[in-house]
Amino acid sequence: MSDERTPLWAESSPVPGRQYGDAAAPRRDPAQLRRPQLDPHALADQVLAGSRGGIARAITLVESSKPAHHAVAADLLRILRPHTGRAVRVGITGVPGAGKSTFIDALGRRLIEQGHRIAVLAVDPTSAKTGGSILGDRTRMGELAQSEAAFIRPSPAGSHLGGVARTTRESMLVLEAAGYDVVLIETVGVGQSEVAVSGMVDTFLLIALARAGDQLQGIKRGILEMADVITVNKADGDNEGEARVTARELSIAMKLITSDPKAPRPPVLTSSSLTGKGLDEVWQAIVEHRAKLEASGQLEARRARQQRDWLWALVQGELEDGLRTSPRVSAIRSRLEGQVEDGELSALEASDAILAAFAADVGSLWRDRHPDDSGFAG
Ligand SMILES: Nc1nc2c(ncn2[C@@H]2O[C@H](COP(=O)(O)OP(=O)(O)OP(=O)(O)O)[C@@H](O)[C@H]2O)c(=O)[nH]1
Ligand SMILES: [Mg+2]
Repeated sequence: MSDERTPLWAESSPVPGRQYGDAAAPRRDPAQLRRPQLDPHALADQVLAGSRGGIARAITLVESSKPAHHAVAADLLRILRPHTGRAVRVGITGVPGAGKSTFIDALGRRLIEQGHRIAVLAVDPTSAKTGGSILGDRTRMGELAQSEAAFIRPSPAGSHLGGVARTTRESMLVLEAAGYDVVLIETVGVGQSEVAVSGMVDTFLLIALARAGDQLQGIKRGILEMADVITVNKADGDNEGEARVTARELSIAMKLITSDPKAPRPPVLTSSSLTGKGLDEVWQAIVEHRAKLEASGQLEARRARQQRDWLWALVQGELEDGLRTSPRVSAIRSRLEGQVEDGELSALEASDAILAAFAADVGSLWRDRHPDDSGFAG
């Protein structure tokens, strides 16, 4: 391409007038009008320079489900890749109302005082339906949101967890490239989204609540198993003593839960975002967990494993999406379902027919997504 100018869309100056006033009208290229060129190199430069507008546009691009954006986003991420991976990646989970957002706000502000730059992301597939978390987080992280050293991005409005997980992971890479050295990912304490988040972070923090007698308080065993650090939150006022008791009990319970007796048990602490007490200790535990991983070479292994798992999660997600949108499959789906219900066709025969129809569509689905690509070679 010979055009070296910054594309118009990249310079969204709020000042109208001058920049258009004296310029000759651009030559109207109908193709350009229909689909303005997204230049991944220009966008990457803006991200690397830390431009908030550039970062926001880059994240919007990776969140886009438009087939034309897919290839540009892949180019952008390839350019940014050498600049990623240096952040401390922390997942934060806990039942609704446990105080995750308030904790992130309080911790984030402390870390910024220490010179860190904080990226906050969320994996909450339910937020697309309710809009609840987005509104809630904007207000609960109000103070952090004011800071120039923080970038908060609510959970994208994805239809399914796989999509939300993909865009969150890619947004994390964009933010790392932009120089954010701590990435905090909030998620809801319900199960599947924890698995997705643990597949992208170094350390997983569980925020629990004091409520003696109801120890595991609806926290799923699988989530306890994933936790690298646990804090019993809202340890303030009348709650403080009870929080300590709960922490002790949880610590004992973790002995029974950890499947590998030699695996290090997660430290169980107490904290309050209101008073700030215990926040430094929780951060210290996170840093220590990560330092241990790094020293033993496990951090590299963990990230490598995450990448490999991610590869297959992507393939599976794409296959599912492709199957859902395949015209040939849609054309025969209800007829085959009916025949299987009536016993005219076995499930196996119908599945063969669906796969055959899907296979016939795969080539054209691929060409839609990669219009410039003549073959499968990368
Ligand atoms: N006493 C006390 N209250 C807190 C503390 N942290 C949060 N809260 C309160 O608990 C409520 C829920 O806090 P959030 O931070 O929104 O909790 P969350 O876990 O992010 O909630 P969801 O995003 O809805 O799952 C709010 O009313 C907070 O003011 C704390 O340390 N002490
Ligand atoms: Mg929240």
